[in-house]
Amino acid sequence: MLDPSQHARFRELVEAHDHFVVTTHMNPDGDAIGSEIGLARFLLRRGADVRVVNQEATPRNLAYLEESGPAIEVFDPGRHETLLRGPVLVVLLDNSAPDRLGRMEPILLDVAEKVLCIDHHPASGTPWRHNILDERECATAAMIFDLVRSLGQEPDLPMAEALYAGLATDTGFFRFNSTRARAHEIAGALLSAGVEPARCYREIYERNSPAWTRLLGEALARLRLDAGGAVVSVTITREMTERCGAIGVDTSEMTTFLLAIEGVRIALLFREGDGGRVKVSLRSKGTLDVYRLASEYGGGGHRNASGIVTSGRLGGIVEEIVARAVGLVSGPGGARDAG
Ligand SMILES: [Mn+2]
Repeated sequence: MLDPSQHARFRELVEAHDHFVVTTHMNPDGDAIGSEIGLARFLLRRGADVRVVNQEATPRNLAYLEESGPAIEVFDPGRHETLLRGPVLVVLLDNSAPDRLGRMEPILLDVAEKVLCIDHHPASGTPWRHNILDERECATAAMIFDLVRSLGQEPDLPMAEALYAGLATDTGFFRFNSTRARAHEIAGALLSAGVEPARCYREIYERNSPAWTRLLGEALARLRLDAGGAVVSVTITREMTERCGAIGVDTSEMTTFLLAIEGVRIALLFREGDGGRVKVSLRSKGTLDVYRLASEYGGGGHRNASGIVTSGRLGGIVEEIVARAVGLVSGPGGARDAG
């Protein structure tokens, strides 16, 4: 839970502005979109003018969150640079890292003096003027809930649905280590506002295509085990992707199946993209920190879930990162823990 000085900071900034632009990181996930819609609806209800502007369009499985408004706009320099340079408070959610802003990075750095960043990712210094950061929080949506409550407002149904989506997706539907009593208390309040967990799950997760499912089968059939079964990895080549008709389909969630293998503590998914690009999804259990490993390759994320985008020869990258993961599970911090 945030402290009174953070609540006061938020109140001060909200009361001092009538115009807001809300934004988030590229490849927006449930917490990014959920936090944006949640905060935007709160500000709109206060009578403010609010625009939500993202680097790219909302993924199809999260579009239901913006049905009741406000609609999210896709960043267009011609239309939005003037807006961002005008008298607005820019609220950056679920991200503090400039390099996760894509095309919006230069303009946001230019107006960093009027950016309020609200985030739960680890950060060591940010370029933004105002920061409400807490890496103990399980989701940015939980922080938004807390901030809105501190100003005496209760969420309406669309806002509750948005915040619930953020909370549920970032905690893996309340099963990750980050899930503490507070996450369930917030979820309880959101259910009281009318949220249906079954709808949230259906909208977000029950949308797999036959192509994705076929690719999952191919990938799982080729899994590789190292470190006596503690490290599992799969590699998805371009050829497999094309054969299954799954080009452009996100595969990072396939790691869920890998982590579910008994005895596995680190799961790695390598995906070959265009022009020698390789995407690596890293997942771990307990105190094993894959974020540190990912950050050495310029990646980002959290202790138990991180990603890397790199380039080079696929086989070489796989061997190198698998070896690092093996080192992690057998190193000094790798002793088996309860998590
Ligand atoms: Mn988040």
